[in-house]
Amino acid sequence: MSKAVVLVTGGTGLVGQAIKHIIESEPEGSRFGKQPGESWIFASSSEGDLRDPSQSRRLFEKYKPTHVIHLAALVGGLFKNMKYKLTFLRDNILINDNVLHSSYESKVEKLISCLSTCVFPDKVEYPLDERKIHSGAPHESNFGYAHAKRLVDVQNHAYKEEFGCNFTSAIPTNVFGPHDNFDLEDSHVIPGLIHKCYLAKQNNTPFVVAGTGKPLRQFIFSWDLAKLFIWMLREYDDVEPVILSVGEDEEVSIRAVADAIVKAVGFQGDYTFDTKRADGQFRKPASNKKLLSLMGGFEFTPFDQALDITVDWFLKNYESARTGNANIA
Ligand code: NAP
Ligand code: GFB
Repeated sequence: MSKAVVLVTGGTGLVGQAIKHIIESEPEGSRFGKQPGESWIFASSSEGDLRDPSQSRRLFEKYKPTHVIHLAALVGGLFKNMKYKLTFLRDNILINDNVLHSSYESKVEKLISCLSTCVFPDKVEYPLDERKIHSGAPHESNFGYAHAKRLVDVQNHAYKEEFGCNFTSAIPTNVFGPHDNFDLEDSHVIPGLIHKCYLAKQNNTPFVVAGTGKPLRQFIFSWDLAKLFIWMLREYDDVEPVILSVGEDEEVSIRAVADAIVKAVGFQGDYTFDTKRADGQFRKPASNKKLLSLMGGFEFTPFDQALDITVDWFLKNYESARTGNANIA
């Protein structure tokens, strides 16, 4: 991919910054490093609000990307999704339609968009694999976001059949890492609990975990996910999506996550469960068999080690990190 220009939309977020970290720290020319002659652009919404087709077109005209990793989205955890179902549906449909059409108009050689394992049907035979995306309704807690994301798979097939576009998608499981959104209410569970546990330790106040702690999740460290995106960019050219996740046997309970966060933050107190708050989807065990068979294996960072890196980053960057309520723009 000499002289490639790789545009990462949503480049200033959790996943975008992880890709930036990997592409800049891996040796040039290596499997996950920058290739000679390649340039990478990590765009934020200040470069263009991608809900607006003219701003999307202007971004593509400015950078003339040959390849796009499309991460830009309205993103949030369970509670933010439950609050803003139409906004998640509409904003993400607008963003995705504009980025896919700008990619087509700019004759982008390859576009990888981002779904999420929460798009899978809630009532379905486990494990979840790439063939089951559309075989039932998603969990009601985030049906807006889930349908917007599922539509990208439909759009990819339509662009391929009508225009021969090389568009595909990745399906990451729950992600965490440096540069995450640590907002107390609107974030995902790991950054939200890290922030809550930190405040409990600092202020000697109760540490409260939402729900029952019983739901199960698979978590992927953002630096690992970044390597998988770079692999897809270089080595995967099929329209069908690929689940990017740790194995089904790596499911952990929310209680186990809270215990790991207490250890990583060094909190000495106890925590309680606020069972008045929702649990959301009980589990969404995704299979990474397709990924591993295509890649020939991959070494995921151990969860506790990834959590330590994330907590260290949070403590060092507390003043500048996303810790306040991110408004719905
Ligand atoms: P994030 O940290 O919230 O970052 C979102 C990025 O999108 C930011 O760079 C943001 O720019 C940009 N953005 C938001 N609205 C925009 C708009 N209207 N126009 C242009 N840019 C906009 O999210 P993330 O966790 O990195 O997620 C990246 C992708 O992974 C998303 O597609 C998400 O659906 C997917 N994903 C995430 C998870 C997870 O657990 N985090 C799991 C599965 C899939 P600003 O910084 O300027 O706001
Ligand atoms: O990461 P999370 O918000 O999203 O995890 P989902 C929610 C689970 O963690 C629920 C429990 O079982 C919550 O009860 N939990 C406990 C907490 N304490 C907290 C807390 O302080 N904050 C949060 N957020 N949860 C999301 C989808 O589902 O998965 C998104 O809604 C996205 O669309 C994301 O796809 C990857 O895993 O439940």
